[in-house]
Amino acid sequence: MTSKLPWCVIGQGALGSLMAVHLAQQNEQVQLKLRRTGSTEIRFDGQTFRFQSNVQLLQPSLIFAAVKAYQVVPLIEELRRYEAFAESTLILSYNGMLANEEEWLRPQDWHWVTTHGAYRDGAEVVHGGHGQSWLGTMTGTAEKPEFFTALARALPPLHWQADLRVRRWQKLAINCLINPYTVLHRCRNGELPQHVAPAEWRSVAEEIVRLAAYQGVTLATDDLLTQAQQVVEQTARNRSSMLQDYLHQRPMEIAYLNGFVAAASAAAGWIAPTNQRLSEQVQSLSSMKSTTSK
Ligand code: KPL
Repeated sequence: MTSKLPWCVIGQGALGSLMAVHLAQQNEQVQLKLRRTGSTEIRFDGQTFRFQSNVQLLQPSLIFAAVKAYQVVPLIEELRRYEAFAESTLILSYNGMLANEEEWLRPQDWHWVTTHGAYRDGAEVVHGGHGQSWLGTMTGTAEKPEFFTALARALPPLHWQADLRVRRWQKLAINCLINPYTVLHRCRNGELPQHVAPAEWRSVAEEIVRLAAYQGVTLATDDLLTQAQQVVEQTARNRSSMLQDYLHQRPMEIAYLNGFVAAASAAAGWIAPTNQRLSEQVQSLSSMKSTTSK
């Protein structure tokens, strides 16, 4: 049985495109929300998939948005303007955290945390790393939704985890431990251990554990370091998303990763010096790059 509501996949990112194709392969009704209306093609695995694309949200939908952290607020501001949004389900996936997430997300909005990796090779979307995903909310009170099956069939394995807070904090930590260093040292994930002193890595994790505890989420420094180490090994050949953004002169998500940890710690009343420094170093690199490229 397919979903009652149509899917509306937002954005042209590789993960969104991958999801659109896989949902279509499950005979789900899928449209794209892009900056233009018309017909859009996505190439995947030697096949061409054609989708109707719209600028607006025209009808109540199951909205799947895998976006950059800095796109979340503008996206929600826009969605709130559509009448159909009130009756739509929103499933969001992005790296990092927003300082005031509860102002932007409705309690019923879903988070999809994934370790799948995808990238674009010209017009083709490539499923570069087969991982797994988790679906849940930040309140932990929701029941498993009907659309879970469609999402799980489209891109398995998908795990149901009513309370996704720990998983999101773990993902935040992994990205804080890997992404800024790959930019500062212009290296692939697997080369990190040559550049980062273990004591420094530990201090990034400790600062995150302290902040998470303040926000009611229990994490353990050693677990975070082990998980990050595993990701470094599993994705050794990858360039992190932040390094790719840096190399392509796109905005980086640093303010939502180490920058978030530094700012939220300061708001809570203490300093998170290592995350603060990393955030400043990456930010100064990006402003240097935009000055030198003028
Ligand atoms: O999520 C990632 C990213 O690049 O943003 C990791 C896990 C670090 C893999 O590269």
